[in-house]
Amino acid sequence: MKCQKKSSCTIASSRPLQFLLGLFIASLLIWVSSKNRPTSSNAWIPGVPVRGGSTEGTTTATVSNDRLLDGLLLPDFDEQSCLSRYQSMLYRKASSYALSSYLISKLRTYEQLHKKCGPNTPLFQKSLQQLKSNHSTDQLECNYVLWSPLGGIGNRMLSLVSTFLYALLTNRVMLIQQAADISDLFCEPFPGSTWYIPPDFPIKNLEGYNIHSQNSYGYMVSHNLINDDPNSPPSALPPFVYVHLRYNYAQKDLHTRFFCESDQEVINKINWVLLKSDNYFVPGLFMIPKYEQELERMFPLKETVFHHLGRYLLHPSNSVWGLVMRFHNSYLAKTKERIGIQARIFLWAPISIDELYKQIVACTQQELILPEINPKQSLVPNEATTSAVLVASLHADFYERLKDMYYTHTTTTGEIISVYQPSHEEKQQFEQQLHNQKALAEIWLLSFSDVLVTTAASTFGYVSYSLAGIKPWFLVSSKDQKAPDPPCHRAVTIDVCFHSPPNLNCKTRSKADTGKLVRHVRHCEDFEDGVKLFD
Ligand SMILES: Nc1nc2c(ncn2[C@@H]2O[C@H](COP(=O)(O)OP(=O)(O)O)[C@@H](O)[C@H]2O)c(=O)[nH]1
Ligand SMILES: [Mg+2]
Repeated sequence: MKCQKKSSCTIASSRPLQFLLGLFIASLLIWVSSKNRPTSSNAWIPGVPVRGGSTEGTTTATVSNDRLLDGLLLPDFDEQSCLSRYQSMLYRKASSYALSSYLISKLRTYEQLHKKCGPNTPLFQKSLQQLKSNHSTDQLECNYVLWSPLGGIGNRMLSLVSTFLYALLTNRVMLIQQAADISDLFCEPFPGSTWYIPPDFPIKNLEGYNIHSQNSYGYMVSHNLINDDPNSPPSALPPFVYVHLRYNYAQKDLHTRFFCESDQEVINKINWVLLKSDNYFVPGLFMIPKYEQELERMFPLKETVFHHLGRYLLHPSNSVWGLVMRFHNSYLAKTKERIGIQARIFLWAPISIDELYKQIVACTQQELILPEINPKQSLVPNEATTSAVLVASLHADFYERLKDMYYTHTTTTGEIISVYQPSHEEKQQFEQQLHNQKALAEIWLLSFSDVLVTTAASTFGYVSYSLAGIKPWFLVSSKDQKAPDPPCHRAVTIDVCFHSPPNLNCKTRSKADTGKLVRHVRHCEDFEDGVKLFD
């Protein structure tokens, strides 16, 4: 081999050992990076290079994108009633994360339980009678957890999935309240039954339950109104209990005791649990030794909890799917690569539009997610590839500026970058059906991306990347209204953050850092106070 550069010839000839070692390390690096590259089976479009290191997966096994997601979904539903259930996978990358057969068997068992105990069954009627009594009993076949929506749509999806995992662990049937903030958003997930409580459900005023409620477990424990001895019989316990796990739950009474084993023993004997939360409280369930083994069997890879359960449970209604498909087919279907950017401004981390725009550009260019613009105008080659950027934000500014930048300039790579945004609602609205539907549609469209840039601590972003099975780039929260440097960093896992952990040592009943108590639960990369699951 002829030496092209003097320096390399010198190095190779004068230090053969080091040269060979260097060659070995370089080949190792190439081998490792080629292992991390998406294979044609897990890339969305085979053969298309993916930028920004968007390759995923810690296992070699993948979940194929067949219509049943390798057994995660059942074939039993009428396809027309919920098109997204069997079609989402056609637009999303196949999951790189293996599913455990135990999780699948748990879901099949749960579906049977739900059918047997769901609303309109004799067993449900029997349990309703118990609810009207003044104590619990161990004589019932069916116990329930009733979830009531709270917070933005991202929070609702995270707490719903957390509640479902709690139901799986405790053999409860999960029901939900039919509230304005949830209507015509999701399909029914369980065959031959419904997850909505009937209108004549005896507990009224579910909206009224809050941190002060005297029916809450925290209040009752704090005021010695409940026997918290794990050996006490069900007949000594009330027929239902309210569990308050909203972001503020650790501030008052003993609501955090929900995450202690001995309290779980007590709560498990109560026939009905009413649960309200805007949190992804799954990492809290991993703190409870009683559930450890089950969780290990269901999720050998801890970081896949939301990814798999979200893909199982959450299917946009046909109205939402219509929004998703009309937008996708109009703007995104023909492009080779899709880059999702989700930009959110929080009151607790204020930042100007200008500053956040600069942060987005700095992040996407430094991390080679988007190309730089070419200061000299040059002709666009005929065969130029086109990549699409999907912007999701309440504001139009980021989209307008990005679009303008790539419209008025060519790029250093010669690629054409098209920029799109489905809506800009300006501010969060409540109980507005179309507003909620647009938000869900945008989360879904983001989840079809090859690369994602999301806002740190945004639950909207969390759901999109975890459903996608992509480790996003987090736009780091502002400090003193300025974008930090570096502007973004890569998530370590595809699971999401529990923003308000209990910070309680159950043994000593004293304050403790939840992020330091068990092996798999540590502080989040994007939100210091929170904790998340790590493998
Ligand atoms: N359509 C749309 N709505 C948004 C967007 N960002 C925030 N919203 C609205 O504001 C709410 C924010 O709550 P959430 O989903 O919990 O996201 P988070 O506040 O970023 O954690 C959403 O549910 C939407 O109602 C966006 O990019 N697109
Ligand atoms: Mg939120």
